[in-house]
Amino acid sequence: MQLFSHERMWRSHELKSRYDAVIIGAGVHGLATAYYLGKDHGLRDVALLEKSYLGAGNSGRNTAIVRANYRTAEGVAFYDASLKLYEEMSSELGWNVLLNQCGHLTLAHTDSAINGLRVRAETNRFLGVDSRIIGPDEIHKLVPTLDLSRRPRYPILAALYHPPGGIIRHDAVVWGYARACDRMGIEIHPFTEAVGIRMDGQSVSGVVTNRGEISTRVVANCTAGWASKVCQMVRVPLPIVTYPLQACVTEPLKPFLDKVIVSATLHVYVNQTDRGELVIGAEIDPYQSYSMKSTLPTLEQMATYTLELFPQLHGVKVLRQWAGICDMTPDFAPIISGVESLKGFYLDVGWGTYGFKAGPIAGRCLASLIATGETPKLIAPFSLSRFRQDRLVGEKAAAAVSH
Ligand code: PYC
Repeated sequence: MQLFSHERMWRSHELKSRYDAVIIGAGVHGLATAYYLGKDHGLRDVALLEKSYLGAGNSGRNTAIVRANYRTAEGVAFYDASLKLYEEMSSELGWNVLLNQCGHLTLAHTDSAINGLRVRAETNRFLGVDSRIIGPDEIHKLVPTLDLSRRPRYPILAALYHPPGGIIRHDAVVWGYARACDRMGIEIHPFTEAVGIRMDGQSVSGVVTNRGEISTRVVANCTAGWASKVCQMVRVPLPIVTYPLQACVTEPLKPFLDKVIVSATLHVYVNQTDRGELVIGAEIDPYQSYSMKSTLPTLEQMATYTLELFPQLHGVKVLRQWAGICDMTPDFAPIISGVESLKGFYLDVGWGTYGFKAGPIAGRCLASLIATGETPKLIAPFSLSRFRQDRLVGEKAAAAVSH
């Protein structure tokens, strides 16, 4: 009897000299785009290029939170569609991505925060997303470990409760998509860096990599952190600024918290994994950088604010701290579109701190745009041209922490 399977999740390939499509960035966005190109449109002569190992970028550096309780109608519809794809993912991929829809609470510590959350609750409910304002009694029932006294500098007054929000195993999502892509014959190339993009007049014609050159008529930039750098290769400027965002995990504790807790006022968000570790995230660093180093001031901030919410965690040890790199747009909404000046070049970038939640639907919509030439309704608001046309989609108020 065979007890263990040693089947590879994805195979290694020589890089071919030509593909129908090349995707730069094999995180959740690039993988989802390739997956849906193959699954929905039968396009499988696709190469996914990843400059490091799979999940080395923001797909493995986020705090694994999923939710749909955004601020704008465009954002709510989009992230809700993504959450629905996450709900089906384990059975669709035949691979457990350990989605835990434990519920998500965004705390309000001021009257103006309550007003902001009320607008979100109304928009969410209007669009069929389960989300409502609750007071301290209900918060206490849901999260008995939270300090609801008047002791903290900013006592908790209310919360936006979003029951379908929760957490997922982000590495399982990456591996599940990679395995599914591999099974369709889509090639995954880790440690393969795009160093240049070839153009033939107003069209893309190829990608130069550290492993050789590829000719192709379709290139999708699905990178996070390096979106502007990749776009510089084709002289397409992006309205993006890039900041590190740090997080940490503590030593494992007994079950203590079974909701995601977010406080924009305290610049912190906390959840407990099924291994018992607390995952704690901060606001973005105060300066632009491509550094993935974590810093002591941010760790001190995360610890201070977490103890405002959960003073009983005093003395708990931190095991790891890390940073991801966030490409922030002016309106905190993404850019998913083609580029008018360059045929065959596509963007799925500018995710700021929202990228992981959106991976499945962004990939599905981008695949549809690439395969059919038609822009799916869900991504129509997120074109690059919106910045020129003054059609911003203001999603800053839905940020987990005030950036
Ligand atoms: O928007 O939920 C969020 C989030 C959590 C961490 C970074 N962004």
